[in-house]
Amino acid sequence: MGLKEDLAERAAELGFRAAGITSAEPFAEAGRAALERTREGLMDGLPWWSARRVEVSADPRRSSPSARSLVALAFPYEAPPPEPAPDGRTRGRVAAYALGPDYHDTLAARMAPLTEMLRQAGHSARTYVDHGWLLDRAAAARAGLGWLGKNTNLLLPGVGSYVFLSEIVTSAELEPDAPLHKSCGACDACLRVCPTGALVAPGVLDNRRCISFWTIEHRGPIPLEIRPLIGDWVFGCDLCQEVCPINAYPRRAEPDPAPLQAYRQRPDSRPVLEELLGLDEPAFRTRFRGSAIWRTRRGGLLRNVCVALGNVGDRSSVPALAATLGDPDPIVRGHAAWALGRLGGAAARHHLEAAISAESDPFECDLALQACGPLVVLAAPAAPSPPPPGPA
Ligand code: B12
Ligand code: SF4
Ligand code: SF4
Repeated sequence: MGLKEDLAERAAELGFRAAGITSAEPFAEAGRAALERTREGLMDGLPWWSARRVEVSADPRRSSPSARSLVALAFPYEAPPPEPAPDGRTRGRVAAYALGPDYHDTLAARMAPLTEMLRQAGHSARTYVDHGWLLDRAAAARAGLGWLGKNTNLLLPGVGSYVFLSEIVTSAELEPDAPLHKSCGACDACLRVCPTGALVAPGVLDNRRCISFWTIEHRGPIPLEIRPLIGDWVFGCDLCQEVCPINAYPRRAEPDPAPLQAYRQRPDSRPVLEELLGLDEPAFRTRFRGSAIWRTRRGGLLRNVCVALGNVGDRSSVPALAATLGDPDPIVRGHAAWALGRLGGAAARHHLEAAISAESDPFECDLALQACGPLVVLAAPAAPSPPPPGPA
């Protein structure tokens, strides 16, 4: 067997669901598309994104001049688990990719034996996972792993899109694989299901409308017009994947169950929202260190939890939200006020009125009080009239 076959065999043993080879030539078309979308503002809101990043990401030799080939890899994660039985508690939703330990660490460890094989054969080898400057989906598509779906994700035949993508850029000359000639055909289920209209055309996503952006990447207050569209998502969004028929097929047997078991460590896809609202800094750190959810920090997660509670609309959440009006983070306090305004009612109004005088920036409390509607003062019942005078 040659080096390419050895790598593929070892990748399968390490739990990768697919491995393919492409050349280190620039991703010309994908780079042009990404640059155009960036210039059109479709990637606005991400301070770490830039036209320069796209140019570098579309040309592996900009970072690794000796590069000849890319080993593109797909590592499966579990599809969203079934709904828990109703227990009367208000729950949010977490995207399936975030249910286990942070995948950046897992994938780096899984790729290490492959880079070692390349180095021992005398070649350079550099790994990329997600935050590396490389267009992961373009690399995977050109290496024949799958096709780019209308929801913009890479779909693997027989596997679907619940996979992480990563690459090894190497100086080894490896025989490239051919891209697949597959497409979504007439299906457009993902475009129709997206609650924010973020998929503005097939395969084109407007970052500023995507729930995944607002709940994971965005720092600061969430715009008022976006909040109601977020539903009960507190971290990421899977709607355009859940609806995808390619994800609905039963997956072929996994070659190695171990990596999937690793992802079962934190199966909290439907967390109880009031429990999350009760997390202080140390509790947040204990619960989410080493998880992808760490990225939002405590403030971002609690902000999202408030939005979800406001959207679910169960007035039994009023006491927990009222307690959050005293949170040390002003953005969390503001979103708790918004949620109380959405829930409305006398109790919500009472707590907002009590909080507003102490609030340094009363904007959200003011708005929430307006949303609660005018205070209805019921006329006092008329005193019973004295009995008419009559014989004693
Ligand atoms: C920025 C980013 C985001 C942003 C912006 C999304 C976006 N449009 O890019 C936000 C935060 C919204 C996001 C959300 C999600 N993300 Co994200 N994200 C990325 C990241 C870091 C860069 C993606 C990128 O290049 N964007 C640039 C824009 C302009 O690309 P684009 O519009 O999709 O165009 C690309 C393709 O369409 C293609 N293309 C376009 N035209 C043409 C034409 C031809 C001929 C060809 C060949 C290619 C081509 O080229 C372009 C550049 O790659 C990648 C990791 C990486 N380094 O690549 C992960 C990545 C894409 N994300 C991933 C995941 C899992 C998600 C979420 C599912 C998470 C979640 N559950 O909440 C959601 C899915 C939302 C969605 N429907 O896409 C995975 C996708 C895995 C897969 N199976 O495809 C990646 C690859 C991370 C990883 N390493 O596993 N993400
Ligand atoms: S992740 Fe959610 S908000 Fe983003 S495009 Fe998909 S369905 Fe729309
Ligand atoms: S839902 Fe349909 S259109 Fe969207 S990615 Fe899946 S197959 Fe393609």
